[in-house]
Amino acid sequence: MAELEGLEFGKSDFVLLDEVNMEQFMENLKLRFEKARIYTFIGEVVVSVNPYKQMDIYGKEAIDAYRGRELYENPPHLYAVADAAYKAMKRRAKDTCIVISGESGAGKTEASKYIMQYIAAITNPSQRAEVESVKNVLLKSNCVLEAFGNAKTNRNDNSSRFGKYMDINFNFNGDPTGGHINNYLLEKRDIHSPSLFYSMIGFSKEEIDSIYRILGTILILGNLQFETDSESVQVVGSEAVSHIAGLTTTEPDNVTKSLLYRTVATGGGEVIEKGHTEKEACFGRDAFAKALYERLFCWIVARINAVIEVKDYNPVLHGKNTVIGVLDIYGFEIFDNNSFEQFCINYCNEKLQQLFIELILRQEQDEYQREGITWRHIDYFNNQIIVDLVEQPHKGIISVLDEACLTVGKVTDTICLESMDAKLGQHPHYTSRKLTPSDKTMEFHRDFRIRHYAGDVTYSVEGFLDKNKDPLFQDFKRLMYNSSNPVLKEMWPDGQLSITEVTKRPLTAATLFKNSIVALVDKLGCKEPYYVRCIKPNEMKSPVLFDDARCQHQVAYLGLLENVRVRRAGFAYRQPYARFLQRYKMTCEYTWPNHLMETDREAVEAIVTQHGFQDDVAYGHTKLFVRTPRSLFTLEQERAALIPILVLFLQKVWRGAL
Ligand code: AOV
Ligand code: MG
Repeated sequence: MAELEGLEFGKSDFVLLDEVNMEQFMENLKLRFEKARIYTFIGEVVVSVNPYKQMDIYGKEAIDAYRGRELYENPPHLYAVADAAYKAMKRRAKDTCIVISGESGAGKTEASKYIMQYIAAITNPSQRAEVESVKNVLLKSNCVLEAFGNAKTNRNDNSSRFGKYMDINFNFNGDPTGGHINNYLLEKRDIHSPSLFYSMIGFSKEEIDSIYRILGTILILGNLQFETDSESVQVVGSEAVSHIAGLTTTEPDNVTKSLLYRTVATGGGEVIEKGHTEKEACFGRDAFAKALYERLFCWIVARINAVIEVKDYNPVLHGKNTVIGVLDIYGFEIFDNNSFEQFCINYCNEKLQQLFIELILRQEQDEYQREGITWRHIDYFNNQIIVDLVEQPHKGIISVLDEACLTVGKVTDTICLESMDAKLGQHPHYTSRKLTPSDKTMEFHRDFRIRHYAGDVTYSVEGFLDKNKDPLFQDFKRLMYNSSNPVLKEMWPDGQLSITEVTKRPLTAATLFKNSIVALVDKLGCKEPYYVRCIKPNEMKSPVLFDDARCQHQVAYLGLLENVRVRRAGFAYRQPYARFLQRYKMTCEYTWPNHLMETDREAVEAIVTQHGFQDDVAYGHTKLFVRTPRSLFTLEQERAALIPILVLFLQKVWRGAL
């Protein structure tokens, strides 16, 4: 660990701090940042500080240095985690995942790209063409999705407006055979100019043409205006409508109609057309543009998935199919104005923190208890209470929002806030302007605040209800479904429903989002997790500035100190006795080729004692726990040295020479 680098660069693993406190943690983090050591371990977790400059640490040479090595053999690096996740998958046929978290601009997306690049570089050494093409698509898909899904925000010039979870599938050889991408919540902001990339993913000419047509439609909608003359609402100018009709291969009259009217079913089952007010027309237009963009994005993801999907996988022929998941999802956000999107993003981060606690902290403690190993309890803040505040059925914020959205009649954002106040006023992590009028940090009466694990965030409830509803009138869906362009039609299957068939209570945006995040957390929960915790050193995108207060805040909310404490109190490595024995029995005369002791545990004790690290281990009921990775390193080395000798030996036995 630390010896691999001189101490002038600080400690390469926070576990090695003399004392675990914020002061020492920050001192080490800052020193390393100043010495251009942007990565530091906490055991297997990599803490990364965004360098805001190109670092010469990602080339082929570096990849070779990390390939197949143990985590503790090299200085901390993303490659070390990527390799650990890959090795665990390959050696033990385990599904693993790499969760990259941190706030906006902390370097998550960059990290995910380096990880993908590493995995691509170390797999398929024999350069088989079909594997190369899978790798190519996996890497290229990132560019396409970024072109569509990223935007400049004031905190990050290339901010991911969607969360991305990518499963990479591997065959028993450890070569990628395909993958699958899930995306989460997309905000429509500026459209970047996507180009070139399509052919790599295998889009047809017709499809590319349709993509451009849709983007064109969105741009025209962005400039389309309405005017009200003598009580009726009109589209300003006729070119816009004929343009849209041309691009979407629909009838101009139908375009006008869906922009100005909506079909509603009356209580008596009668279907009537109702003219929009100018405000409603604007609302409909924007919802339409946004929906076009979202569906295009989802369609592109689906197309990429179709290309990279694992086909014809036969477990009998190809062995167990294993997965490495890589999650790059928007970090915690605190803007000057926080709205529904920030609410969703921050909720998602609460859930991921919960998973982190679950997997790293609690699981660890539970296992020691289960195995009967002496263990000092570590206190940590459990954010479940905030997760509940947001998602609990019947009384959480999402449920209050949904109720308001589904209530017939006029419910405004303000009324919704009142009902949140009434239901959640007592909650220790919730307050609002109205509940605490003396608090001047909440400026407007529409403000409410959640005390997130990462800090306080004030949200304006304005627009929450509109954003939570499915805002798109069925008329637009039908218009698109009736397009003679098959690609467009394919994106709008729900357009074939008539107004009376449309479900009365569609799932709201918040509930859909919640469901997708719950599914994500379930997916991650059954994999062996590896973590990259990203820290943003300053708000200026400066490569030299280390803003102590900002960094300390992030270290605190990422729970890194607790992480170090658990790690130090704990054991870096554990394995069931039988498995340990199987791997290392060759390194000990008493256990090779088979031991004669009563239990596997005794045999393991023999190995440990022979190698002299009995003070570094604890014996659980079913597993051996090793405190520092060093001990294992010795065993691994010895094993590696013995294998060729053993192979020779076995060959001789086989040929009858012995
Ligand atoms: P994010 O993904 O964490 O934010 P990015 O990965 O996009 O943040 O990083 C933001 C910017 O920081 C990048 O565009 C780079 O300029 C710089 N950067 C990050 N990591 C590195 C690195 N390892 N080396 C050099 N420059 C780097 V967001 O998606 O906004 O939550 O939503
Ligand atoms: Mg990003």
